[in-house]
Amino acid sequence: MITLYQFQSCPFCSKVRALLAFIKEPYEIVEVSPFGMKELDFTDHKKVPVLKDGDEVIVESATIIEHINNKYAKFTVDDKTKEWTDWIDQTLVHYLPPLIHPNFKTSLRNFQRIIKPGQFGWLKGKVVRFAGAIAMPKVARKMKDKYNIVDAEKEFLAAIDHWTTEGLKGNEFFGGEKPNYVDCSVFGVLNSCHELGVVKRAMQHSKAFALWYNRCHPLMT
Ligand SMILES: N[C@@H](CCC(=O)N[C@@H](CS)C(=O)NCC(=O)O)C(=O)O
Repeated sequence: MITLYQFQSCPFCSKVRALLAFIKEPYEIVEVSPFGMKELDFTDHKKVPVLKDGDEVIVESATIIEHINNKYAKFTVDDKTKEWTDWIDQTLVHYLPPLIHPNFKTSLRNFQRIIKPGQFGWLKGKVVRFAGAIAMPKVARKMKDKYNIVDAEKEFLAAIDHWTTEGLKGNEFFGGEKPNYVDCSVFGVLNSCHELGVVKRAMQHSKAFALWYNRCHPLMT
């Protein structure tokens, strides 16, 4: 049995969920508490996602995807798929914190949407929201400095164009007529923040992106 230890809103976890949904592999979810992550006491790795597959514990989303692909999905892996999975983890994902948490006010509003009713008690929910809205804009600023992001929205939309022109190249999916795990990973990362206006902005910007995203949605959720 596969168990995914995750945060629902984490793009790296969403990437794994999209692949598992696409290949229709059953799995259980354990939502990890951001307070101490006690659900991960069985491993020293204190980041999500973590996957348990029987007795195996796999950490780091790229390794988890590789494990799922080798054991279950069996998509072809070549230099091109490797190049794009690196682009997802090393470029695309870095635009999300600056877009979602540019300042305290926007971050607070977005945390309201990220935290589901009943996910935490009333007081804990408020603490998570406020603590998150204080911490995440700092993370976003660090990310901008580290990855030389000047205008997050402009550069994100350029990344979306890169995906459609160089990745999809006029095909229905990166994988051609059918999606492969690169489609699942791009979709998963972006679907993690579909409620926060990021996907809507990308869809308004690019018709090719909107068509691809809408094609993926029923297959990967
Ligand atoms: N390189 C890791 C990144 C995972 C990651 O940064 N996860 C975040 C959530 S989006 C996390 O667990 N943060 C908790 C922490 O750093 O304390 C992967 O691909 O799995």
